[in-house]
Amino acid sequence: MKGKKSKEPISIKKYIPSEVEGKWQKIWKKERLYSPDIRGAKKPFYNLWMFPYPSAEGLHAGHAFASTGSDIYGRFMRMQGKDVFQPIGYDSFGIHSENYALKIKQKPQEVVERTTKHYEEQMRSLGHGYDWTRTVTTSSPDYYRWTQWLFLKMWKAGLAYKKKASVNFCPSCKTVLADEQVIDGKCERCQSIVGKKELEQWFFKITNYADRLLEGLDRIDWSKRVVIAQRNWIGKSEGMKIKFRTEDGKNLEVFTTRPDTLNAVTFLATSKFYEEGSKEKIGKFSGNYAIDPLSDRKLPIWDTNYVAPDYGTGIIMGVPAHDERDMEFAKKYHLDIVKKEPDETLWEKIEREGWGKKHTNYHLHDWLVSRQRYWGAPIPMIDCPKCGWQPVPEGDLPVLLLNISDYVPEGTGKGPLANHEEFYKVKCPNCKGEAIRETDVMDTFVDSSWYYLRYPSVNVNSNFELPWNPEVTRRWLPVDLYFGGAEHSVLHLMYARFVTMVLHDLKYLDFDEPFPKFYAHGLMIKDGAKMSKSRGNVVNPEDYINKFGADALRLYLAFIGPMDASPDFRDTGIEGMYRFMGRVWRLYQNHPTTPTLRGVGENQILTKMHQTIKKVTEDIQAFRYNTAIAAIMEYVNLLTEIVKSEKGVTGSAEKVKSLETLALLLAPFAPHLAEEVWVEVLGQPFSIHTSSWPKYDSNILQVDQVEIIIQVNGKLRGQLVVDSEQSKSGQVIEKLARQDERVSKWLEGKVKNVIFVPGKVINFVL
Ligand code: ANZ
Ligand code: ZN
Repeated sequence: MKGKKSKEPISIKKYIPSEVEGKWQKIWKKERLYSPDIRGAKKPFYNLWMFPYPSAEGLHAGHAFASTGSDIYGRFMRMQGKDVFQPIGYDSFGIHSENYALKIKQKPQEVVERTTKHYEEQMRSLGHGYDWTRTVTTSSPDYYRWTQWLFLKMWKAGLAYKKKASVNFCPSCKTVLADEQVIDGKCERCQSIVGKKELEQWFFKITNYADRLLEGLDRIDWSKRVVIAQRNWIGKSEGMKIKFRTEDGKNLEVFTTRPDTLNAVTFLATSKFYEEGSKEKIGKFSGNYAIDPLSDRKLPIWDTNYVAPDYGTGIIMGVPAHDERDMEFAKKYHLDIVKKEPDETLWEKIEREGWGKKHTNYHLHDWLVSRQRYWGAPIPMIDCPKCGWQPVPEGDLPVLLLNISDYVPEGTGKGPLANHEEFYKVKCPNCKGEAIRETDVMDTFVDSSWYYLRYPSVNVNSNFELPWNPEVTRRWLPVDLYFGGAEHSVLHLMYARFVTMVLHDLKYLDFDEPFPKFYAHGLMIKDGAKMSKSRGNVVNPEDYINKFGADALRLYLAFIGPMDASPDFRDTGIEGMYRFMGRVWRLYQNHPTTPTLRGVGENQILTKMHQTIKKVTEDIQAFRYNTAIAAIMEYVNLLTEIVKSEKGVTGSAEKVKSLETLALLLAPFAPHLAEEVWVEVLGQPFSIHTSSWPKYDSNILQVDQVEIIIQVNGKLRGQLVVDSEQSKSGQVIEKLARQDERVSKWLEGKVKNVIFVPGKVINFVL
């Protein structure tokens, strides 16, 4: 045909992502491809990603990065023959969504309804294999009735209590915060400097579980940095509390982890001038002395800024000879320094003489769960003037959150519900007299502390006595792989472990670790900085899906770095991925008519194919998606070259096999493209996502070997057998040749020149 420029067959179709992706998403939904048989699955695999806060209008690319990472693994396991359950939902109650609602001056109810819809659309368009028939929304009454149920269980087990304490208070969010929500002295949500207030608050006794939480860390397979963070947060220190008599006849108690250094104590220090984060140590002599029980020496008592009031006893014994901080302080104020070797026998002596007692101190404090806010699950407790605190009877749950329009927090120490008599004026469940309902609500981290227990039982006939179906729970839990951000190390991940342990001890669950395997993904950045609205560098995944399709975006997100790194998002990278997909597509479009692989190409491809299967399999298992994709790219390059070189005959079995394998390897990363070529081009039965993952044959893995001749002054002195990759590098070959004994003895003289012909010969000229 005249004027036709392209050499490609006329039949070639253009790849239009929006058509292909929309089509398969519909079919997957209709076929319920991602909804496993919850009651009957034989090989259950619970693949969980931390559910998002709907705290903006839509998802950002960081969500897309993390959720894609989780989805790739789920798809891989499905192709391993597992019944994969991959649920999704919304952590929609609490300060995150509420702060957003306050900011845009809309009711949280309306905001959450709108944003969760949009999140769902976006997540569907990414093509993730979620079971959309079982979702949870923590702000809906059929969920939070069970959050309230959990509170009642804590109360009945003696693990919930209300007490007055000096607690963290965010002046901007106008509520108290848990210790875990204060990061470097700032509010986790709004970054305001957090102050202290004396307030009466509800706590969960997580400290009862400090040792269990520590021990469990040895039994679970978690990202290292998260295990370390939990260990440090729990902060177990074994030591002693030692009593010192003062000259004016009082007793002071110190906490020390080094009673063996009591023989070198020279002063005591209090926390009177404590300042968080102070750099320079400052102190003032109180005028008072304590007596060293060991030697009757007089020890000056100093009021200082470097002893924390809420750790240990808030008083320390100063041992400059063995403690750097004490040394710094002693030097500054010219205090005595006694140099004595530590004495291990003092541990025993101190106890024997009655000066002190062994004491284990923890950094972990009880979990503060009440919030003076509107958007949360009401705490199901009633304060009766006659009977004291009474739990709401289980049958009366949920305590519905009143729909009000004055939901803005006032910062009075009480939440907005405290302005509503119709909410708090109730009868005591015990004596039926007038009583007052608690008007604080629960922190969002209570909602998320148990959601993974709920998912499999959503829409399973419930007996209304438990938040889950016990049989279903036995089949699916604990979670097989939990995937999420490391920023939740000591928040959600600690709380969820605690709650699971409590429910286990109360005989509701037969396991006590919810997430035996947890993988912490990295944080995506843009232009070198964390994505945030204020920086104006938030990437909306929709823009890219519309332009290049979900598969290109998924491939790109998985390719930009190892999953636990902090990859930088770049537009040009996605364009590159889009072009790569075009190359893959053309490979299949050429499939029926182009020449194929006989002779050299056939062997080369077979080896490469098995190598690629091995590499991709191992890399996915280790979350190295980037190098898995790189291996697939190499394989595609080779296939493209062979196809171009027009060797062999049409439609050989090997060729088809090599293209089938390519589709299977691509399926976790580019699920739409893979399904399209699998079904429409290769004519394989639907669906590629339930087909078996390819296996490699280790006999075919050997790389091509090449022989290199080694010459000295042009004379043959040896040869090297190396793989073809190595045979191209002069540096590598020279090094190997010099190490060869047969050659090295000829190289005593000065080598003037080295001539290297890649893949063939190396010649040393003396
Ligand atoms: C004497 C001593 C000698 C100490 C020595 C250490 C080394 P961890 O491991 O973090 O628990 N300490 C006790 N209470 C403190 C407080 N409220 N604020 C600041 N420091 C405090 O640390 C326990 C050690 O930290 C204790 O043991 C005490 O100093 C100090 F060679 O006592 B030590
Ligand atoms: Zn705040």
